[in-house]
Amino acid sequence: MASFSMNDFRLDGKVALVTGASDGIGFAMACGLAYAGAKIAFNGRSQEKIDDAIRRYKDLGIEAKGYVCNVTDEKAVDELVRKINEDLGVIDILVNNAGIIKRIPMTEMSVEDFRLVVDTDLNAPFICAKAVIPGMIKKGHGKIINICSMMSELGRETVSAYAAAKGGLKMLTKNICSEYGAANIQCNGIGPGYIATKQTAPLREKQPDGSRHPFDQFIIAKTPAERWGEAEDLMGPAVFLASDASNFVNGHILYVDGGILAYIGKQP
Ligand code: NAP
Ligand code: GCO
Repeated sequence: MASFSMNDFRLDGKVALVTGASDGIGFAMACGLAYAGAKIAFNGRSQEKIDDAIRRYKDLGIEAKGYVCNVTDEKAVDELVRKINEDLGVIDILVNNAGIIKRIPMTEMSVEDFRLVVDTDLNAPFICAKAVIPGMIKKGHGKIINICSMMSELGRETVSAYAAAKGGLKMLTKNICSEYGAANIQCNGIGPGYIATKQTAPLREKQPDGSRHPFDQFIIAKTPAERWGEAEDLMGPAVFLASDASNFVNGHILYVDGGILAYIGKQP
């Protein structure tokens, strides 16, 4: 029988790139990977946010290397991977976390806005995966974790571009699994539920009378855990999917949603 030990959850000596990890879910997952032993590289569009993030990582005892890179720009991503290879070594773990959302009724959404969301949330994960897979093949192993969404499974008003992109990202995940599983590359998704970050702040804003936002109340009623998720809730799932403990898990979307997808919702 294959041997198993808790060391299988360790990431010592591994190089991880977490895109868009200046803040939010990406920042938390990068911390989790670092606590498990990985060397962390991250990127974003703003040098100021990267510099601030490097300070916050350092305050947590993490020496993260930050790079300005727009993930929708293939040349910039290829240069990012080259620099990380030089600075830290060949990338073992890619977390495609960078993402945006635009909440606009579909018939009012411009094609430019639709394209920007799909470019960032679907095309960019393709670009980043394409850039790191050759190095993973040479190393004989690799882990790719795509940050999907409830909207990989469900739709709702105003998020047509985001749902289309995250639905596509679920299938890109399954396809990378299918195409590169034989190279010992595992590609899985994490589907966070509703997580309290800047991205969802508009959905949690207090009403003028101090009451909870209607959407906030809706999510609480739809979540068996009766709470919003925290970015920290994603740390353990990310470590698991980045580690040898998940070497036979491939093409799977791990929903970290407090049970929303399993639940019809509390009777009003
Ligand atoms: P967030 O706080 O807005 O973080 C998104 C990050 O992506 C930012 O740090 C941003 O950094 C970066 N980014 C955006 N566009 C980029 C680009 N073109 N190139 C490089 N970096 C870019 O959002 P979050 O809530 O942490 O979300 C992180 C991921 O989880 C996203 O993919 C999101 O769709 C997904 N997600 C979120 C939730 C939730 O409830 N919060 C649930 C499910 C899935 P810069 O602005 O510095 O570039
Ligand atoms: C929204 C939210 C969601 C979350 C997340 C849920 O407007 O419905 O932003 O899309 O961000 O993707 O999993």
